[in-house]
Amino acid sequence: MRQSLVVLSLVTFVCHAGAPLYVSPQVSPTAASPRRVILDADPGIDDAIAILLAVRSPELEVEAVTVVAGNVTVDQGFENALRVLSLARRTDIPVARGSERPLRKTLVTATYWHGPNGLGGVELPRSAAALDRRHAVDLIIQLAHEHPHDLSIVATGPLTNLALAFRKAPSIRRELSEIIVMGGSTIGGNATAAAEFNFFVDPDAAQIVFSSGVPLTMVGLNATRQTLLTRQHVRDLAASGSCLGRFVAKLGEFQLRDDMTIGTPLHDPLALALAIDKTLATTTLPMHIEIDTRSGLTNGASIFNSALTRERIVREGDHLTDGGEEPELPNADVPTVIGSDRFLALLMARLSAAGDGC
Ligand SMILES: [Ca+2]
Repeated sequence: MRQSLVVLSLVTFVCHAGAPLYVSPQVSPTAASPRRVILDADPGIDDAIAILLAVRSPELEVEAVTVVAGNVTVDQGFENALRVLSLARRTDIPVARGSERPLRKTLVTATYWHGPNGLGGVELPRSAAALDRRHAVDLIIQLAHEHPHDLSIVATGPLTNLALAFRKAPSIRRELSEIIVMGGSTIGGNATAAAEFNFFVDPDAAQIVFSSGVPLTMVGLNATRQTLLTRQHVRDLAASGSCLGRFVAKLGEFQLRDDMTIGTPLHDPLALALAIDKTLATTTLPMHIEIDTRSGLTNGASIFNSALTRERIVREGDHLTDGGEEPELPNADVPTVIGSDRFLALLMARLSAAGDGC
């Protein structure tokens, strides 16, 4: 937390009369064509902000939003995704309802943190979009087949939908370009002392995804806690000429309702931003990650090996001993240091730009 606050002081504020308050940093590299993505989410306040950042970012082509149970029930999350996209005037983006519950565990939601409706009690108008009756798992499979090696997934909820898609159509593991996962941690958890929320809700799904062979980026609490939306950001969004910005300000006000809270971590928006520009993470390390699926104190914990070696244990008479090291292959890139100033400048510029027409 201390590190987060130091980094925050570096946020680029530009305040000239008549000039925008926040200036979007140049993103790197500039792709010739937008990156094709699915957002698999459990909206949820920070999911909603991630969705809005995605649709305000020309670097991304959002093919679909697929919804999973997590922060709220899947029905509530589905409704929230529809309404948020409708607010952004992007009812052209398909929204598919997905898994109602984790693979094995009873669903745990997070309505204290996200409000009873998942959006901090903010009531958006209903979407006029036609209902898309495809299941999220089937839509993920369909889009992966349609765009082999040209489709990434930003997963900001429990990984149930993806695990089920891999079970149903294993070949898509070779077709997906990358999955950027908001989940896990190398610094302890937030749902429990050991486990981050998304992995805690469905550790079995997380383990399936992390053993899938798909290129993965794990955006864990160690990264997201370096990014805080502060009261000053909320005031600036509330005063912006963007109705999306004013909506995000209301979400921020809800999460900052406790006077003791200095800032709210931007978990899901950071994962989304790394799909726009990987260099927003200034240090990323390859690691081998496994998720503890056993019941007990460490259920849902992400067990990480950054050394990428392990000791070979061999028998020596009546006991075991170390028989030298053997390599452990990495299965994920793990951002460890975030350029929080650039990330927050990007987020604020895109959410506070006037003229969004809503
Ligand atoms: Ca989420």
